[in-house]
Amino acid sequence: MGVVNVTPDSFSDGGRFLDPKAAIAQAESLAGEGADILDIGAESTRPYGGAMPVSLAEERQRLDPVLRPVVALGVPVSIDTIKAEVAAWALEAGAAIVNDVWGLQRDPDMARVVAAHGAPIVIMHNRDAADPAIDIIRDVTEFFSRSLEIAWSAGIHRHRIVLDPGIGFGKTPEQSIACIARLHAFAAFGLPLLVGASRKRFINTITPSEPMQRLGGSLAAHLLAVEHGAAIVRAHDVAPTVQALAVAAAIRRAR
Ligand code: HH2
Repeated sequence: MGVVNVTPDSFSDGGRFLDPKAAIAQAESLAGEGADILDIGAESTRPYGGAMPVSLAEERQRLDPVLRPVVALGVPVSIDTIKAEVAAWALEAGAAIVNDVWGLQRDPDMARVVAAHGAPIVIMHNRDAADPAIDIIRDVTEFFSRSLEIAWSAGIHRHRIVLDPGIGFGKTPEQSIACIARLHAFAAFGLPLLVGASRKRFINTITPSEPMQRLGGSLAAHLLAVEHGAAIVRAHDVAPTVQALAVAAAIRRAR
């Protein structure tokens, strides 16, 4: 899954793709590099806090010139939003997947919209604040159970659900690392798992580095995430990720 941020304030590339032409060109590059899904977001989720909340109108306005041209590239598009209205509009404009970083637990209308469109949904774990004292694997598991209740009550089919532990969201760096190390704990749900470790801050705590200097750490995290059962990884740097995953897969096959 390649990341296209149409935002002024994303933590690693804020402002680079706010111009619609730059965003479309970025989506085209990522598709050419082998992204199987393009994830478009117009509101920074700022995993570490400090995001500027975006109004519905502003989010729509940022997406409006970008979404249809990106859909036209022919790669399935996921819409990274926590607003049901944005999700509904994007699905009508051709987006294929909803990526909700609050796992159907923020906007009470999100599950209905997803069910009505028969769309696949990425349910991501989140918390308002990190708490180093909690058992994060248990917290994520309980969150997923609540989200799945909401999904099933709304009539979302289980074949259309992907679970994501939300690396960096309401977690200490150690808890983010634990979520990748113990990813198999979430396999019990029997659903595909997504991991988005790209450029995230836990990498900085291991090897101090600015977001744009975290490619090596992102690749290491994604390779191990796949080794531990991830079906999808969410990456800003698609070409190196595709190469790393292909080499790892070839070595695994030859074992
Ligand atoms: N991470 C970010 C945003 N959306 N969605 C899922 N499912 N999983 C993630 O780990 C995830 C996500 C944060 O990264 P980015 O989009 O680069 O930053 P920002 O939210 O600041 O735009």
